[in-house]
Amino acid sequence: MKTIKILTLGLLSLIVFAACAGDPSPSPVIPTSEDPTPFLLSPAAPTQPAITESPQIPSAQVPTITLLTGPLVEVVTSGLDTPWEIAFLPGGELLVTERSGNLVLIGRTTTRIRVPNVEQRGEGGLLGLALDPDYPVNNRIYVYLTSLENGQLVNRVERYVFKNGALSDREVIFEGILGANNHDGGRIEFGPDGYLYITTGDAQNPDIAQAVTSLQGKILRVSSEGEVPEDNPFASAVWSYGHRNPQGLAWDPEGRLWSTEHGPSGLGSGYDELNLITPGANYGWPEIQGEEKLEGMVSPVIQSGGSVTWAPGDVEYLEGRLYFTGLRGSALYVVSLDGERVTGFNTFFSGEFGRLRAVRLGPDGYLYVSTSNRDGRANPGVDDDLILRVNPNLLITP
Ligand SMILES: [Ca+2]
Repeated sequence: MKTIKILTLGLLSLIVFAACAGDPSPSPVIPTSEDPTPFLLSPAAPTQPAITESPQIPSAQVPTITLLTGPLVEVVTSGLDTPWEIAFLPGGELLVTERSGNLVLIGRTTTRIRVPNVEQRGEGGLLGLALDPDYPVNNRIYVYLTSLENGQLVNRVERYVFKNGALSDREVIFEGILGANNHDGGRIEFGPDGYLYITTGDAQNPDIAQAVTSLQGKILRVSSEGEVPEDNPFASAVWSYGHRNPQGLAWDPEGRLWSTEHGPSGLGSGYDELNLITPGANYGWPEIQGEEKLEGMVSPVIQSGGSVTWAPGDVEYLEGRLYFTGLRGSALYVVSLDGERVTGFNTFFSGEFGRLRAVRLGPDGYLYVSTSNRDGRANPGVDDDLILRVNPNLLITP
């Protein structure tokens, strides 16, 4: 039941779909209050990131409109090719990465800008995108991309000035991350401390995730120049380790960092994870999975269990809830929080739009979600891929 109607909302032309929400799919494994909670901050743990200079909080985390009158879901744009990340420019336009190597500027018109030296292969390509906290002043953007160096797949973070619809002033900010057909990480996000956080995959070499000297299977934290902050736990860019392929980053108002991560779904089991990230902690891959516990390792806050696959994309925080996407899960998952305790879990849009990857809170208070049906793992529809605008107030959770 699709009603198609064209309307104009600000700069965006929107096609409206009527959609149904809610799905009684299996619940994740949520630890009970009796369980040990190794993710709790312990006094012996390394200290929280210091706030240096004036903290920059991305404006997208501070919605100015809380009364949202729009429908549950609208199509903002269609015809994209594997959109991986969404950012909002100060004027309200969307800037989107397509994995094949395009930046797409979506406003009154849609413009594609080629990012050079991108190698799209397997899960790699043009992946993460972040605006500098001072973007309105310096017009700097950061991208995480897969490339070829001497015939080898590598991943790196580059910075450009993005002005008048064009890229200039290319700088490599951070390099030396191994690439692979799968498990390329790729999310980049500025934290409330002003540092850039980078997720990296194990590049299909599971044991490397346990080596703190390696950049693989990690969440990294660097300055906007790519330098290592003094309070990082290992005197390197490594912030946390023992990750398989973390795909999402989000901070709550208390500064806690949440991250979604792919479990070994290729083995016919899910064990996808939502983790609460503390500096220096070991998240267990490949030693433990699911709800397994081991001394010195941190188990997920919630995980999908062995028979369900979320294959999560990005995660976003809004008003006491985490919203994360599912690729193979083809859904939007909503986690209700009480502090760092999970109090609820709900599944929306199950199978309705196919694979979902990016989720970003817009300056208008709506969630913007991308489909990923042209990534080689689905049968795309003629309109794919889409960016959807979701009204979080209409995602009714019990
Ligand atoms: Ca883990």
